[in-house]
Amino acid sequence: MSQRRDWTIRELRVTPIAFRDPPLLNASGIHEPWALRAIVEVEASDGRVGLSETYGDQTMLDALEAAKPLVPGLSPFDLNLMEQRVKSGIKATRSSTELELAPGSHGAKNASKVTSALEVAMLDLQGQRLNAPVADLLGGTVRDAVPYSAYLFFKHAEHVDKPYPPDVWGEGISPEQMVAQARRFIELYGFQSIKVKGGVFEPKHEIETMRALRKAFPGTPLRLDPNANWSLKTSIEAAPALDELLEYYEDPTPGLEGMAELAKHTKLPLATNMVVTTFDELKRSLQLGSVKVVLSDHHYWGGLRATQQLARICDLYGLGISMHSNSHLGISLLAMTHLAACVPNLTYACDTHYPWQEEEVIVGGRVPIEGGTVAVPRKPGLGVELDRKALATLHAQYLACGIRTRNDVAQMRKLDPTFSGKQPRF
Ligand code: GKR
Ligand code: MG
Repeated sequence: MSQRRDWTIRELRVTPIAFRDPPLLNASGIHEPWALRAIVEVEASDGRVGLSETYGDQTMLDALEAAKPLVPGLSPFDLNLMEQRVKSGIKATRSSTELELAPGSHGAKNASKVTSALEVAMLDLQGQRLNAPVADLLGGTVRDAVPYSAYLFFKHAEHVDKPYPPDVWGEGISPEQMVAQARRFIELYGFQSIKVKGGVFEPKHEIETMRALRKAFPGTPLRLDPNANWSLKTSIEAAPALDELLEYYEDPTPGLEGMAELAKHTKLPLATNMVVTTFDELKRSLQLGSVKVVLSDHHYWGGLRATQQLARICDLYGLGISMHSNSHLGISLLAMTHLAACVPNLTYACDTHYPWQEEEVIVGGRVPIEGGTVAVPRKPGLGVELDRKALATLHAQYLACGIRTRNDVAQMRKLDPTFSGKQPRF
């Protein structure tokens, strides 16, 4: 039990929020008009409040609710005790959706998701108390700014429900429109690598899009992520064309075994945020010789320190590491940035959905992305403060929007009632 009784956690507060999200297409369907997150506040006995941001799906809210009695009385330094309590107190549950692309709804990872949400907020508290940025608590930075990639999506110009005016990005379907989307990303944010969310159209169309991007941006690293919506046969057939175009081939086909077989037919390293999402899966992947790049995500890998451990294992076995994302706001972006700044072997620019979002929940508004990078905050803790007015607005949006679990399949069915969402589709 902790000896640091002079500084303890008083309360865990969780506020679900919803923010506008564009009609982005993916293997499962299309994004709903509102993305869900939860803002986690851990209040200490001296009145300081540590923050984190995590999934806002009902599964996650239930798990966080169950965690509320587990933390009062712990010191904000008691990360290991917290993890132990969460491991025994938070059970895996049935997922509220089978949507593979929505880790927020996956009940199997409840304990690691809750651990992560609490760990980030407790590290924020520690940093505030010690007057040190979270990155310093993780061992210090090896870079002052973290590179992110332009995250292109095929997209519609407007949501089918028309809940608010169309976004400024317009339609993104043809290769020309996707080149224009990339150009806008680069002009606005200076990104130096480009990822395309694939698995949406016939592979031929997506490969043509990659060719158009290669022509428009010679020398810029490119990636394509069909989210396991291509069969093994399709993925093997696409490999020779993509070998010439990509820096890595992300989750084209389902399963560790499928990816291991594909690895024999491509010159590219295979990357994943789908088949290696736990340490057990990593072990199995290494045995099979499956993926060569792990796209980590502290939100479901068990936190910032667990991701550092993952990075060390990747280093040991010669695997690359970078970061996956889902729709998120600035608290997540800054937690990702503190972490990525402390991972020496972060070999690729990280993913972020951040430019697709317009709203914010932190004082000062949107976090700047310049030269394709986010600067590591030098303020104590995460370096963010909650904008209470913005929090109230985004919470009111959550209450009004009616969405409680992300469901891109159901949203797609509003456009195409015959859409099955069955994968792999191509
Ligand atoms: O936001 O539609 C999306 C993505 O497809 C996301 O859900 C994935 O989890 O970005 C993710 C990925 O790289 O697979
Ligand atoms: Mg991916």
